[in-house]
Amino acid sequence: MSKRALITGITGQDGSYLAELLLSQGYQVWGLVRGQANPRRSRISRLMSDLYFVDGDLMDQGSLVAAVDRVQPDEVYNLGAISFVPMSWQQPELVTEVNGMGVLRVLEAIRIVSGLNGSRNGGSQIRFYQASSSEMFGMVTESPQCEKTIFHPRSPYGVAKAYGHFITRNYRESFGMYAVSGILFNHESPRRGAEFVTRKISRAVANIKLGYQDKLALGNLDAVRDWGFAGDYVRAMHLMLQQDGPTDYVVGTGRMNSVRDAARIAFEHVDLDWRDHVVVDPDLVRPAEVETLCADARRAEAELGWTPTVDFAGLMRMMVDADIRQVSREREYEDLQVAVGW
Ligand code: NAP
Ligand code: G4F
Repeated sequence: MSKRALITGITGQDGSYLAELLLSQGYQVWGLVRGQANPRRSRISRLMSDLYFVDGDLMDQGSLVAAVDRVQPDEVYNLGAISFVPMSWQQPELVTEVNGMGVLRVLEAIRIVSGLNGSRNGGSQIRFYQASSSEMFGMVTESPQCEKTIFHPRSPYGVAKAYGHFITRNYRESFGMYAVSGILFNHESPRRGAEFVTRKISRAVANIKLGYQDKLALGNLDAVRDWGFAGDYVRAMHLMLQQDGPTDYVVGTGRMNSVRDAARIAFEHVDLDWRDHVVVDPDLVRPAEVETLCADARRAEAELGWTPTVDFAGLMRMMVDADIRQVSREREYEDLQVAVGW
């Protein structure tokens, strides 16, 4: 019988790649979706006929218990979150509820459906993956960062993710659950949300190249990240749930690039000079910045056999090419609307 997976956050970037990977491996894939006629299903529209859906929200414990009970999954991937860091200064309580307490609620749903309690901690058949983040390292105490590096989160987002990380470990230790966290560094793709810096750059480059835009406003150009391709990172998530025992892993490329590098590579790809177009907007600088991140992913490589396949320049070029195609299509459609008088 095929394995069943339940993915929270299936409409997001990672959820869409993970759903594709699991379907290709013969899984029955269920997505937890929220809201009436969820508008963001476009990332998974090609997969709709192969997927199963169950309603639920990380803010609602009862809906999660009902979802786990209905799906009876072998594996649960908790990818759902408010993932844009600046939002966490604007709505810190909401982000803490979804990104922190939401993890506890999924773990509780698994515990309740599995019939585990304090005196019966024999584990659950359901394996659990938590989407932890390199944002937890924040103001880094060493470089590169590995599984043992101390956390110093710099945003309410990072603090909530640290709670999710520790409560996952606590349920593993308290109830014998196979519950693990992947501490993933930044990963991007043509499906990345338009608010994140790599996609903001690739989309602007496409618009500028095609003559629809002239300037691109960015914040801190000196910020350094370890950026990889999302399609590679979902392989690591899956591998983490296939091991003999549960352990947390850092996943990243071990390469550092700045926001300035990202802009330079993207503009160069279409024969433009980034300095002619990029302007710095101080309003985009964060109240507390994570200046630099770099992964030491040797455990993932040694134990999972995981390595990335796309380098940073290749990733930026892939995103620019995809956005040139997308912007062209959007503009053609707009022109058609004008032509027929819609
Ligand atoms: P994303 O594209 O922003 O997707 C977030 C997903 O969370 C969406 O499907 C969204 O659903 C769902 N969600 C939001 N609030 C929810 C709620 N209250 N209940 C249920 N679902 C909710 O994020 P991503 O880049 O795929 O990242 C996936 C996970 O990895 C996130 O937890 C993120 O924090 C973490 N992470 C990401 C990176 C990265 O570089 N991408 C690195 C480290 C960790 P709707 O469509 O309904 O809004
Ligand atoms: O692309 P970003 O918004 O990603 P950030 O904040 O690193 O968070 C992403 O990665 C985390 C893993 O480390 C995830 F947990 C999280 O969910 C998310 O996926 O910003 C990257 C850097 C920051 O230092 C930011 O200050 O780019 C800098 N930046 C400079 N100008 C900008 C801009 N970021 C954005 N979004 N927009 C700008 O105009």
